[in-house]
Amino acid sequence: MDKIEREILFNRIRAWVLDAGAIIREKIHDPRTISTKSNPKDLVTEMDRAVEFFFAKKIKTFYRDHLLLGEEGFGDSDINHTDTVWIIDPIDGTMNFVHQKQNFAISIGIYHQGVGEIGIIYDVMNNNLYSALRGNGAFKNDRKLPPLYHTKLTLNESIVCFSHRWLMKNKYIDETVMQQLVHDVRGVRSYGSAALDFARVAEGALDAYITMQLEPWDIAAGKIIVEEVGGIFTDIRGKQIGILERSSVVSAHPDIHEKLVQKYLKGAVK
Ligand code: 2AM
Ligand code: CA
Repeated sequence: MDKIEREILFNRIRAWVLDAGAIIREKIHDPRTISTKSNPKDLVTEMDRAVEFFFAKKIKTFYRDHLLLGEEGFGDSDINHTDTVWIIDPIDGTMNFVHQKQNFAISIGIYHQGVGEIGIIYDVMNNNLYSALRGNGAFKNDRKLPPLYHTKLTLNESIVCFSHRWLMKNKYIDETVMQQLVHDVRGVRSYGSAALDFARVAEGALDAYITMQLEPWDIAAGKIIVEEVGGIFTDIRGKQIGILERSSVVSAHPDIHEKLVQKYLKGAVK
C-alpha cells in the first residue's frame, strides 16, 4: 500500500465508521435480542452482527484483496501476516451497549504485513473519533494528541484502569499483588470497553490499562493509537504482542510501564 492509498483508506474508514455510528445511535433505544456466547456474561446482539456485516460488505466491494478478522463471524477463515488485514470489533463493550447505552466503541485496526497502519476507535454515543495513521500521530476528532512523554509521571500520581475481577481470586494473576497496586496508585477505574480504555490511555485520561485476556479485535486499533503517542504496549510479562493472538495487555505511559510490569505484574502471573 503506498502513501496515497493509505490516506484514501484512512479517510474512507473514518467516514464509514461515522456512518455506522449514526445508525447505532438511531437504534439505541430499539428492543434488543441479546444472546450469550462463551459464558453468560459474554453478550452479543443483532447490532454487533449488523455493524460487522456493514464493514464486511465495504471491504468486499472496495478492497477485495484485503482480509477481515472480525469478532462476529463475517471474516475470512485463513488470516495471515502477509496480507492487509482489517481487525474489527463492531461493538467493543457490548455489556455497556446493552445496559448503559453508552461507553462502547467501534474498533478497527488495519495491519499490512504484520505492521499496524491505521487504528480507529469510535466512542459512538459521545461522537468522539480516535484515530491514528502510522507515523502521523494520533487524533481525537481533529485534535492531535500530544506525545505522552511530554508529561512526567510517577506511579503514585497515576490513574490505572483494570477490571475489578482481578481483585478477586482468579486463574490469571495473584490478586494480592493487584490489591497492593490499588494501594500504591492515585486512583483505579473500570469502564468495560477495552478499546475505549486504550483510547483513554492515548489521550492521558488514564495512565495505564491492564487486562489479562483480550482477543485480537479488542487490541488491534488500541495498539496502534497508543504507540503513536509514545505509550508502551506489551503483555503482562513485558513481551511484545503478536497481533493475531489472544493476549494479556499492559498499555501505559512510558514513565510507569516498566515499574508496573517489573514490580507488580510479572511476578504475579499464575
Ligand atoms: P466485547 O464487549 O467486545 O466482548 C470488558 O471488560 C472488555 O473485555 C470489553 O472490551 C469486552 O469486549 C472484552 N471481553 C469480554 N469478554 C471477553 C473474552 N472472553 N475474551 C476477551 N475479551 C473479552
Ligand atoms: Ca465485541
